[in-house]
Amino acid sequence: MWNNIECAPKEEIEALQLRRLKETARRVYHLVPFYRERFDEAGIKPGEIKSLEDLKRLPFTTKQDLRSHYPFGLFTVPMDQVVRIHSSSGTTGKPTVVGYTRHDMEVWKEVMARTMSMADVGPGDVCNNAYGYGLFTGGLGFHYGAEKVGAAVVPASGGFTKRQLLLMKDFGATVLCSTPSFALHMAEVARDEGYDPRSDFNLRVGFFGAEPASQGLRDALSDAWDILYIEAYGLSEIIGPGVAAGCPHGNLHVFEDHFIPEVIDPDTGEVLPYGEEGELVFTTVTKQALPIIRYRTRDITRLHQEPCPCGRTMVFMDSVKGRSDDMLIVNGVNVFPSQVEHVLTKMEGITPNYVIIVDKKGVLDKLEVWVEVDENIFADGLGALEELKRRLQNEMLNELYINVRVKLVEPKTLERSMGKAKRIIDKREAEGM
Ligand code: DLL
Repeated sequence: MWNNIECAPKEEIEALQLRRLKETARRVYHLVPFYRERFDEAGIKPGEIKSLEDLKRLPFTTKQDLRSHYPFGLFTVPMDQVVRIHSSSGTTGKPTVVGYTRHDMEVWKEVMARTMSMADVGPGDVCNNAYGYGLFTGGLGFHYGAEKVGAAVVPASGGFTKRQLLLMKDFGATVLCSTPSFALHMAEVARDEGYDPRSDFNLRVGFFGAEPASQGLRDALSDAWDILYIEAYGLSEIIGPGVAAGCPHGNLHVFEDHFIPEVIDPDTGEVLPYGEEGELVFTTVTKQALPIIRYRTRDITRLHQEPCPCGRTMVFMDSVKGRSDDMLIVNGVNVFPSQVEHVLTKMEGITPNYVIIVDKKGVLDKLEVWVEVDENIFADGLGALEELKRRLQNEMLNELYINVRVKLVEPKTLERSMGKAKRIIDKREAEGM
């Protein structure tokens, strides 16, 4: 464990959170007109925060609020104290901009060191960092984390897969940091290049995140590389990666001395009890440049506070099921891409490379899943392909309660991602515009 605070008694963590929450509320109220207006509308003054229960009286912040104050309107420090700026491009509108002071960078390194310590990464480890370097927080976040714990970091970034594999092998990399989809692609290319990903590399652990991955995909990845799968979760608006990390028991602990999590009902905004599914909301309590109050992540998950065998007392969350804005509503039924993926990864004869296409046929929505088959299945003839397709369609109906048309496509024909995978093509949106 990197820091003893991770297993501190609940009361100690809560006392720390309350003190820091009060400071953060005061800070944003006095320094940012937007927050002052929102607090006033909600009828609460920072001085009225007496317990953590009062958090729910504070107003929410959304991505739209960040965009409306583009680029630096919600910063609480003058620009001469900002030492780093990152930005994420959304699908629509202006990019989201986030800033860090020197102190914020220290917090980020600290939570990334905790992340790497989930698998005891440290001096002697060689860390192949395949997260994209640049405005995306993945590359630099893991870079600083690996350095902080004393590992040697190889700033490979995304892409250049063959060269990356060569370096990974020759440098004896023990740690891989990557999106799950890119790691899967790397395993595939490794096999094409004549390597056995399970035995020709020195890898022992992978830190995977930045996009949802079903349990099936997680198992497939740890099996493909023969490594321990550690999940990393985070978002740029809060700090980047390092908001939560999976322990060896698979529980995704939130570093709640820095980021207070809540789960709310996305429709009513009401806070839900532990164990109930809803939208994840974070309040940062140590950030200086861009503290953020009750940020609505759009990520759907549940929080848990049961004791964890790893000894950490910090609450943990389920792996994110999907983003509420990724949720497809197909003829009234809610479907997350991760549910489709779950079905696919349970089946023999196919690979987890897929894309979901939603379209309209008359008044009805129609869902199609294109999935790449395994090379070996061709040997079994056409009958085998037909049978596979039928079984897949049945499984989808059983698990998702909707009719899905499955199209089996040849191996390696769907586009590969070097970063976050794009799994959905919604043709209904294009028509509506
Ligand atoms: O993706 C930060 C990150 C980098 C996390 C590397 C982990 C590893 P953004 O680009 O701002 O930041 O995207 C944040 O990605 O709201 C989730 O929807 C999604 N996401 C991040 N981690 C996970 C995860 C980085 N473990 C958005 N599982 C978040 C599912 C994830 N979704």
